[in-house]
Amino acid sequence: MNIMIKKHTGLMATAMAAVTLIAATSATAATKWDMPTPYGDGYHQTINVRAFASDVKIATDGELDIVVHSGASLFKHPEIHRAVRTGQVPIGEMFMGILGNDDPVFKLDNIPFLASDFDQAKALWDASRSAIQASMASNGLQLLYAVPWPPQGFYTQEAISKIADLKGLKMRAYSPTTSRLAVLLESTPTTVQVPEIPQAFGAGIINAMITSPSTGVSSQAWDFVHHYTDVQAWIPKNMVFVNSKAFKRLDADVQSAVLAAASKAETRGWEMAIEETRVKTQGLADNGMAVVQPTAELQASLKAIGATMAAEWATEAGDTGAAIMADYQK
Ligand code: PCA
Repeated sequence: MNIMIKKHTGLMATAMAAVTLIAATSATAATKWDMPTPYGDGYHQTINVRAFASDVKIATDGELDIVVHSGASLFKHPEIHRAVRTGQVPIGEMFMGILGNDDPVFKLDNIPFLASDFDQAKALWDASRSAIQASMASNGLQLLYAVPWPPQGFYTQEAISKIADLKGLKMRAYSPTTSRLAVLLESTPTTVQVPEIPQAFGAGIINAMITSPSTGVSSQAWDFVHHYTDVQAWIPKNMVFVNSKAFKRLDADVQSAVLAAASKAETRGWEMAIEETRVKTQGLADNGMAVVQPTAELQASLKAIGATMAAEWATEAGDTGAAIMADYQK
């Protein structure tokens, strides 16, 4: 009998200890954040997002665990913005230019020849960051960082030496601004997300596109077109952003760790983009594509179209736009 009581007491103590342990861990329980991203693992953007998530985990001793779902596996690219806004997920990554119809400030990211090298792109980002942050904030979102793509060039079957060579092509578009560009080039725009590029070429829905060497490589553009004309028309960006309410629910020191990792990711990402440009342009050539420099005639005509688009944008973007441009041109 005595032995039985002893046994029970022992069990009880073990159970109590277990309860205490659970209570102790839940006080500092790790927060898990699912993070949808649009692009695949071979891109510098995704590699950088994963490094950001890892930096956050290390800096917070595992208190915030950001689980990256790359390649639009959790949400399709056009759905990521809403998913974060509505709190379905706390954090996400997306291409800025997609939001051009929500607020003209995002169109600035895809205007030809406004910023066509990395220094200009950085200056444009410095000039536009606060307007973009404000636009995001009005949707309950906080911008964490933005990272550029390599400069954008044309993928076509035939060589192009003048804009008339682009006339009548079925041009892939990835944002409202690129749709507008296609129209001004007298080509036909069709919006196609990156994962669907090979099928769209294969089915003849598109026969040309303007994008980075990165996307040319990831979609194996050489299976469909032969020429990459390196016009370097603009340097668009991806942004990583959080649901503001979800962010405020984090402990203050975790919030600081996220902001510090974001700032580090932005610096790292701008450096990675330069190397990405070199490696992926070489990748196009290695796979048999003709990587060609544009003719002066083609560049001059594209710049004229860029000037038209900048003027259209200025009308649409009003005072906010004027302030950004004044700052950029300083
Ligand atoms: N690749 C992405 C965005 C810009 C880029 O270079 C795309 O083509 O959708």
